[in-house]
Amino acid sequence: FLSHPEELGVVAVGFSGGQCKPGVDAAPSALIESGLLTQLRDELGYKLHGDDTVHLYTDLVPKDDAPHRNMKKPRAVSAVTRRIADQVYSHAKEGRLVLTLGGDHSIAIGTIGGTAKAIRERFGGSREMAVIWVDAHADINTPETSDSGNIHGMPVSFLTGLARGDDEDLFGWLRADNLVNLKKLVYIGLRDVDAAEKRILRENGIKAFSMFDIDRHGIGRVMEMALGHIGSDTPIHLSFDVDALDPMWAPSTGTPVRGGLTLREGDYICECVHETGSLVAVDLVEVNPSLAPANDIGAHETVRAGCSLVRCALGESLL
Ligand code: 4U7
Ligand code: MN
Ligand code: MN
Ligand code: MN
Repeated sequence: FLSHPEELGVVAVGFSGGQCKPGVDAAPSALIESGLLTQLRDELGYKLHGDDTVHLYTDLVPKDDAPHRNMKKPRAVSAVTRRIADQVYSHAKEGRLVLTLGGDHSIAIGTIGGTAKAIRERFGGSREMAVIWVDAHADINTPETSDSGNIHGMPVSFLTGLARGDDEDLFGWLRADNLVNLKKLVYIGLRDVDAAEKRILRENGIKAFSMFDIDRHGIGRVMEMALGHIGSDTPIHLSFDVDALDPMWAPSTGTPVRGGLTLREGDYICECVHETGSLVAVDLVEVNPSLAPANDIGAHETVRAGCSLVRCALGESLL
């Protein structure tokens, strides 16, 4: 699905407004400083397209941003994700693979909104894009079901049309061509799903592989089933929340949950998605270098894990 598979559009998103903990905005710099983009260029042979800056989007953040329908900082998140959607769209429309370094997971409203639109334009809607959402959480609360009001727990509901914006400035900018079919969504790694989210998953028959499924079948079989559900010949957007990994490998993240994936299982998921040849975009989100429990070895380890996941998704092979 890529006209230039060796060309990589990079969007570095230093945004943390989808949740309350500062520091996740520093992740793109930390990932880049640890050599990620250099490795992608020199070792994996990608030609990088990007504007060589970490976007902070400060000009888009309004002074007055009172909660709306229980959402915290709704206008900021709406405006920033709208801009991200444009950035990702412009790479994807050229037939480039797109890598977005977050940022909290609210930014996926922009990344997926952008690729979904580009894929519809390039292939005429006949090939609907699939999303593989790797996360401890389902991120499918609607503003009404969310207890926290944090928008990083809601992106999937907006992207699938389960939640709708009212005003242009409050996610009303999302159009039908930005959305993803609920049947083309697959979760992997779930272990902390709110009661209302469980109901949404059940009522809509959404395909989800929890840690229970991974323990029962093994990651190899789970990836076969996940990719089987999507079907071949379908473009794939991989949205990887680093908190899918166990805190042993990724402690520096805003909402860690014990009992997660090993780093090797995370890498394997990324390798399998790469192997399909259908990958059109990757997000790596929720790395927060300032949350380093006990010491800052944790931050370094989390950044290193994030780099490994991205390299695997982009085709680093073991042999
Ligand atoms: B992340 C939560 F209540 N479900 O809505 C919520 F448990 O992007 C967590 O996956 C959301 O890190 C986590 O706030 C969002 C909570
Ligand atoms: Mn999560
Ligand atoms: Mn998430
Ligand atoms: Mn999190």
